[in-house]
Amino acid sequence: MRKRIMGLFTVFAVGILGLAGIGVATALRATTNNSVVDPHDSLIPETEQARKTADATTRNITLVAAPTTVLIGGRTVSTWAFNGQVPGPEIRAQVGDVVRAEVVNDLPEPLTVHWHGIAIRNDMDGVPQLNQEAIAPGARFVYEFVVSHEGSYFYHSHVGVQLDRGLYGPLTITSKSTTGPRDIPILLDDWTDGVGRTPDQQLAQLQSGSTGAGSPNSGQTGMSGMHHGSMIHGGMSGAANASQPLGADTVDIDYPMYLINGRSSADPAVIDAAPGEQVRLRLINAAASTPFRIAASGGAMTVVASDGYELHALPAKTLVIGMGERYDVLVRAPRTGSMSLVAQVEGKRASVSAMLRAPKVGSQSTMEPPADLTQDPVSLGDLHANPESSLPVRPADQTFDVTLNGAMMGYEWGIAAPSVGGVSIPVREGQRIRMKVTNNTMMWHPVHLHGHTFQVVNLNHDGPRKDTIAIAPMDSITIEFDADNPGQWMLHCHNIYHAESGMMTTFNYLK
Ligand SMILES: [Cu+2]
Repeated sequence: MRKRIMGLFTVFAVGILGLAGIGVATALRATTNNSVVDPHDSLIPETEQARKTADATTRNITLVAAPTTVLIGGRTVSTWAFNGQVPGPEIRAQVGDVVRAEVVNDLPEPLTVHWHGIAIRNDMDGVPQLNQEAIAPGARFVYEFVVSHEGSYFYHSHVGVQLDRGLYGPLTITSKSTTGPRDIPILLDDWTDGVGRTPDQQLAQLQSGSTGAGSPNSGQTGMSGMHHGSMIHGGMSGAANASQPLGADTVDIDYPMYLINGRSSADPAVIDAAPGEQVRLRLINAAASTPFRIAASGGAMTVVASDGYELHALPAKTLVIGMGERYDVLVRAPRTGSMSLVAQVEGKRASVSAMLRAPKVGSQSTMEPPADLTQDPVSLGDLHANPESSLPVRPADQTFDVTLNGAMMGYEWGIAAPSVGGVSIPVREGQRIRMKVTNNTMMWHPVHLHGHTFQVVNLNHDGPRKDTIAIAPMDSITIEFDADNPGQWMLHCHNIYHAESGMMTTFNYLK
């Protein structure tokens, strides 16, 4: 009872600040305020027309979402996936191309597909109720949009906790003049569906506040949803530092399995490479709830891009990647033998590996020394956008303060965002927007902005361009972006269980 009262109080308190803290439907209902640019506004196709080039090629793909079975580590696992595979098929296109994806929904639930990180036309962004009606079971929908920036992206379901099934896949946009090394998408995932609880059971378990009895497949699987309170009882012991950039409280859920490209360490993903070949790994964290620390055996990675935008090349021993984030890294395959790419659950022991393997030369087969995950990871302040990736310097036209909140008890999360005349974070086309996002909780959150790529500006004038940013407990980040893509857009935590428990809001273009 006490918990219930506390929960209601929290919802009420953050509600005053402009947050629909409970009920995802409330948070996502498209604004009917007629001063807002809705997905049917003529500005949407006009903006899209300006992205089109005369020689655009259309890339056609059909994605059939359906219940299926996949083989993971020798086990047959029931799940939902696109085209019967996990990850779904890679979509590859060049800058300026039109992607035309026909999505067939053979699931027992409604579905939408979100094209994560793409500056997409608003009516194709795939957020149910906000951008489109969800695709009903048995129905189909054609997503068609221009891709105007190269980089590493992915697509995934944006309904409920469906992302935590197999409903995701890589989306790679290359420049027409690409001459760099071969590139390989590396999708990281946390896995429970068909092995432990379903994602819906997991959400219910977290929201019930129970610590859970654990998965039949993992002695340590349990939930820790009770202790993510506000600062009131927090203390600073869980604070972030150089060796634990996300703080001490990194995950809500210990999963029975972790995957790279749909494979567990028991039967790892293998990437064949020529001896000594340099490859570009497109690291994509498609997990619902798990950050990973990445290391490669036998040498440094070179980080060259964040969320699709080029960086000053930076050698790195380890790198932490939150849910929804992407980093491109260069690694060199060994002359003989193999090297391992290890993704360890940040702050935990569990990990998953993939193998980069050169064909054997003669009878020699050397194994690189194991990857060292104890080194401090690259910090946000180490990353600098290339000049051509940076936003031009100009003063902000509007500044917004956004706060991430958690209830003291129970599993309730929220975003408090300024609202003017009933419109959450109102912006106008052409404006430079500055946003300070403060994390008022004792857990880190990966915050994702739809339809735009911001620049992190509070550490360096040339911080990385990103669309998803990890914000440590009790920390704040300042970002800037240009309002150049009219519509109604989401701003939310990419921990899908936090989002579904209220940590989502919208920002909206005024006419
Ligand atoms: Cu979160």
